[in-house]
Amino acid sequence: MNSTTSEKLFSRAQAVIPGGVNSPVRAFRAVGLPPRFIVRGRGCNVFDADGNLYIDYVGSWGPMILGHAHPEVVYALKEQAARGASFGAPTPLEIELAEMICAALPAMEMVRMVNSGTEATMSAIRLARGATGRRKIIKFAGCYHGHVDALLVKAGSGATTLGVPDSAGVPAEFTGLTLSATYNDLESVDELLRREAGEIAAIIVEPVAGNMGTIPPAPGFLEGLRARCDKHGILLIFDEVMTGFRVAYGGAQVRYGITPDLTCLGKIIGGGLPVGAFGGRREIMELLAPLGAVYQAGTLSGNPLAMAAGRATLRILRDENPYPRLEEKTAYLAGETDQLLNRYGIPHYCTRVGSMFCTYFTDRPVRNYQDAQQADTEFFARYFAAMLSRGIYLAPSQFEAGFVSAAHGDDALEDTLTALEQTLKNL
Ligand code: KE4
Repeated sequence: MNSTTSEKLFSRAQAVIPGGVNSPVRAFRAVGLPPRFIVRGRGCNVFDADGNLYIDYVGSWGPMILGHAHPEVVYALKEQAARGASFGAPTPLEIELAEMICAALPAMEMVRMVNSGTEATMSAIRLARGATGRRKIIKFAGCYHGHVDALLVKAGSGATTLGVPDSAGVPAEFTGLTLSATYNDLESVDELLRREAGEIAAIIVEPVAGNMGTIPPAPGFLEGLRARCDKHGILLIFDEVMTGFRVAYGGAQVRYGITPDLTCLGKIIGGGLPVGAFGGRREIMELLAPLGAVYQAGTLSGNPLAMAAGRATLRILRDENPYPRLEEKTAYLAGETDQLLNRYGIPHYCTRVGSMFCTYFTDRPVRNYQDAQQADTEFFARYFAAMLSRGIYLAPSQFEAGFVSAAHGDDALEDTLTALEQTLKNL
């Protein structure tokens, strides 16, 4: 597979963009390859600058649940673009998308649009602190909530000491109020609550962990967080930037029947355009400016193009309900993958929730960050390269989720499994 043009573009990009990319994971550093520069997408396929066609399981890291260039989404964008891209004024579109989101998520009485998942979680944390008058936050090792200073905490640090920064440029004071617990481990939460329950404003969690592969919540985990938050007057924040409208129409809170106090959204609700949102109970949300004392703002928040693409996307998800078929297709893909890896004697652990999935190359179950870290990332890199060379575009990291879209047809799944078998025969 020729990647000459991508490699030339990568060299050019690195002259003017740090690492040649606008988001680190795209640089393929975890798999030791030059990234492919993608020029077009259609349905479940993307095409790179050398004209190579791939079956895409990244889907822009989640937003493209309908596949690329869905005709109705493209039409909605063209229509809105012809009327103007941005006004910095309220528009009817924002109301419509807000109403659709609130109708889909029982916990959400009000919602504020922002421009990224990072903005959504940053704002939700500020709002939780403003609402409770408390300062500390609990997060979970391996959960990623965007590049918010306060949430870039070294895994495992908060349980023993106060949060230690996991990035240069973040002063210890900025993470010192963030405590880190272990995903799927309520005892690790209780250990923190025993010491500082009265100081905790919020617990923020990915209800399905999608940033250390894909890790489902253990039975009782989310329920346990809800009960602890109720007991201690702590706000429960579901970061559903990835799971929102992915694992169900609404998200994990609908799939698992747990009601958070605040929810963060992104990705799918913008249909591929820059977007984020956060929302929850009215009495909390009305603490936000201009009504209340918690300030939050954004020039392009509720941007008409993002609203138009998001509305078109949610309308299709609501009215055509692709979720049962997404469940079937992803279960088939994951099941066949599991069988092939067994047949070739490759240690692995497959996980799936709805249409997000992960294949860990490890001989043990993966329930938290520490388990995920045991995976064989060197083998993953070889597996990734072999699959890419056969036209299968997987997430370029062992610690990312894969996504099946409504546009992945049976042929695409069969082609993927054929490529997998050829890969396993030759690895
Ligand atoms: P953004 O700021 O990247 O829009 O959203 C941050 C974010 C927040 N919460 C969750 C649960 C997320 O998964 C994300 C972003 N996800 C990553 C993929 N693992 C985005 C890919 C990237 O960083 O380039």
